[in-house]
Amino acid sequence: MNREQLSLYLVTDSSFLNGRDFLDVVGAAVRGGVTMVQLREKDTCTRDFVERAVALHDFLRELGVPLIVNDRVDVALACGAEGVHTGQSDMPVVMARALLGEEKIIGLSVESLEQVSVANSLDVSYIGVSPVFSTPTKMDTAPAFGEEGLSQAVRMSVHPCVAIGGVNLSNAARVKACGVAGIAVVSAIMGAPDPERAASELLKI
Ligand code: TZP
Ligand code: MG
Repeated sequence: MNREQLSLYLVTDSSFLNGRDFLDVVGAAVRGGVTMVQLREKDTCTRDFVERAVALHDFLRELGVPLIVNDRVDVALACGAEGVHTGQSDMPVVMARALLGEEKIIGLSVESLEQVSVANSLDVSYIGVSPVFSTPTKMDTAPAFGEEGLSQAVRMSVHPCVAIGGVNLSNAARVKACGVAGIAVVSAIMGAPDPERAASELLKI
């Protein structure tokens, strides 16, 4: 993985589709310039999750965009995804790395500066600093880092940092100024009436 691939990281959430087709929305986002996609399905059974992961991976491979699977190392392996994104209560990074091998991308969510420090000794490809701002998309988060906390996390981390949580067009420039490798968004793209345009405007920043 190179750092540029983290620039504009789309995290999917089907609840924002509003009747639109999943691959149409992701495809528009990729045309707009999304550099990485994470499949995040919280309310889906394993069978449907795997089916969607396989279809999305086929789709993204053609477009040259890496697929990261949220939470599930088994699903990432099953669909041949480029990596997995783990949280603090998911499979430990050492085990995920042992199962996935050296080449795969492993992301880890960190919710405090202490967790940033712990992540420094882990074999992860990037950390997701979560949440930067409080967001209605995910209510069960730790307290928000804010811009000051995000800057501190970036300074402390030996890994590239991706900012997630409440990032949108109105604050992306300030978030970028904190020194992150990229921003990860759900609603700013999935919830936009024109996901292609939303992605290209974010990418410009
Ligand atoms: N993890 C931390 S905040 C969040 C996730 C998945 C949701 C971010 O959604 P949005 O709409 O970009 O604020
Ligand atoms: Mg998780």
